[in-house]
Amino acid sequence: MRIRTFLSIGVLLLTSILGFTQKPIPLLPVPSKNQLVWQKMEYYAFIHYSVNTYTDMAWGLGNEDPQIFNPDKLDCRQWARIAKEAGMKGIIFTAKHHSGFCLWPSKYTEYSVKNAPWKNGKGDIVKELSDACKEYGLKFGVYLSPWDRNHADYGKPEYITYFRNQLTELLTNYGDIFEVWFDGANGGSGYYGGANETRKIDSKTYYDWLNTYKLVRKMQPKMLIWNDGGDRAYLRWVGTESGYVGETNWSLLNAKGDVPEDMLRHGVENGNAWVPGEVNTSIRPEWFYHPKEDGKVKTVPQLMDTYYHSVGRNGTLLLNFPIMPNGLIHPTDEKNVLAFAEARKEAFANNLTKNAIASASEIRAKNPEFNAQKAIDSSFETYWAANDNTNDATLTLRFAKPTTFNRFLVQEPIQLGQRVKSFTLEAKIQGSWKEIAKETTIGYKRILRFPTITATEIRLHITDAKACPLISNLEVYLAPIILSPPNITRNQSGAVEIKSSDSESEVYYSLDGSIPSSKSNKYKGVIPTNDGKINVKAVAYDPSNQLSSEVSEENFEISRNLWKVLGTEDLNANKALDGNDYTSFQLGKAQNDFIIDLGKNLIISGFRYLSDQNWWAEASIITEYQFFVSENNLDWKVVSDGEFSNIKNNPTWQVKTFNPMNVRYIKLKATKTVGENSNAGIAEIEIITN
Ligand code: FUL
Repeated sequence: MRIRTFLSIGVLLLTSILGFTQKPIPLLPVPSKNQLVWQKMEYYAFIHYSVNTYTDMAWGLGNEDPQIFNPDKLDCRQWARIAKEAGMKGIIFTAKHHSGFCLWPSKYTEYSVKNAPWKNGKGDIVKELSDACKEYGLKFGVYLSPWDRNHADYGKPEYITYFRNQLTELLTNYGDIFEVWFDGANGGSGYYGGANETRKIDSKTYYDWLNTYKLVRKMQPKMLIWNDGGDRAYLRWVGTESGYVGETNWSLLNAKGDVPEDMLRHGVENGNAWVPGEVNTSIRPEWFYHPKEDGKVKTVPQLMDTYYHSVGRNGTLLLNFPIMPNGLIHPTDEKNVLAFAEARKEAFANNLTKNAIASASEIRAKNPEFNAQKAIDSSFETYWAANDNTNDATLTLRFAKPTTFNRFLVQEPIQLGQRVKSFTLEAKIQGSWKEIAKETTIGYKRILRFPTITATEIRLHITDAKACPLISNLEVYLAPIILSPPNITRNQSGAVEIKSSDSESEVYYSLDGSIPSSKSNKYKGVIPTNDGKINVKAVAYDPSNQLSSEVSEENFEISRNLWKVLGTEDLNANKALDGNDYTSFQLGKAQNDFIIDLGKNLIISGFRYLSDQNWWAEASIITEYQFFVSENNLDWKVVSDGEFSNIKNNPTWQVKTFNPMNVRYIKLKATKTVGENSNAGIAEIEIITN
């Protein structure tokens, strides 16, 4: 016994002399202290507000009159309170968007709140918001658009001085700033002090970013710079505004060279600079407030997906709130973001690894400082480490009793670099090991979702790594099923598809008008129906607690399975019949009508039109139309014409009725669209039968 003890002490001494017990050597590049602090924020708010809030536009033109800026309820404390209650750690504010209008009284321009009626020109929103952030314990960041559609000098060297002066105001007068956003957009045209012309710049050279960076580093040494337009900054765009980063997500890029979209999405495995991804997305389709999007605020399941696809994939989440013309965040946005916070809290309430016993295929020099238990000691700073030269290792957790779960959270101590290239997760279910997931990178945080399992052990198998694997944290959770009303669609062949937002929920439906419950038909896949009209109702159901969602309901007209689009060879034409609101057929410029052979004679008394539901497709919305019918595809008769009133602001189903007619062919002609020179778009078209 004694000899063995001496021997082990000897081995320990020897290994420590040889350097084995030392901490793993950082794998370069590693994050800076500021980047590490930022990464741990995980989730923070974006706020979009400017003069174009009052013109219902995505981008201001730069000629908007400051007189339109007159909110009657503006309250930055409301914004900060919501962000805080939503679990966010900071707010980044559009101090100046592309319109050039400054929401603080900059002394370098007249185009600011100082010439607005709001507070008689004495207001300063940057100040009010930075104060509110301090009050609520939030960090504060600013968005200063490099593109300025108002400034006369935009495009000339003088503008760079103006830009830096404004930056200096923002970075010196409002306390600590954690992040600055330099958006790369430049659509060209603008007011530019009255010139009303197009000015494009060379984004690689015009802004002279490196000197701007030097300047800001002096003013705000802890601040991080986000820049998608110029020289490599400290944070990267992930190449999309839809709210996700790649499943493989390296926090690395190359310090020089182009960054194609694929690199933005996934980072670069052997990149030589630490440039982590920030997922920026809006709680509504667009960044600024548009009343027509009041019904399109992201729901809890959508926000949960966004969370798993950002924070759960080694990114941070920057979630935007558009401010309404009255100066407040809309109640639906508040309701949904707080429900999202609640859902996250519920999902991650009880870490089931707490009483587990951890073991590993190897522990760095058998040193307890790096033992397997460090991965579940609830500290991010301590970690399990394998020996140098290892790139394949396992970490096993044995639960005190069979444990039921559906989420797995894993973290690398990224202060020592991002290492893991690939891993699997296995679970011991009823005595045998089963692979649950096969994944690539981990990074600061990776969260996996999978169908609920009950296991006695789990094994994280790191199958490849750039240097010896290190794991700082492992957590396991049983997230409750999210019950929201399922989505019901009917495709062209007449089949009905029902989708619930949580794949683990059960779905029950009815076709006879009754309220569905767990005693109704269980949805097992697409439901073929006859061609007639149908009413479908559905609920999502959680068998573990017998709770149901609210009922969703759709009334479908007769199926479109015999329909043929005439007069075009373009296969996309069928998108107007596919039951998907987000795909559309764009009529060509020359051909502004859409002809359908109904396949047989029918008595019809109206039609329904749905425009493309994607916000960017607004120009293609048909505002004025003529609707024709024919028995022979030769002689056409107009049975309805006029406008789709308010369709731009509220692009929902448009219903038009007329006296019943027995017809075989129908034709929708677009006589006017939202965009003057745009193609007309049809997401869906249906007829109404008696
Ligand atoms: C984009 C801008 O053009 C949008 O208006 C918005 O500010 C978004 C965050 O970045 O590129």
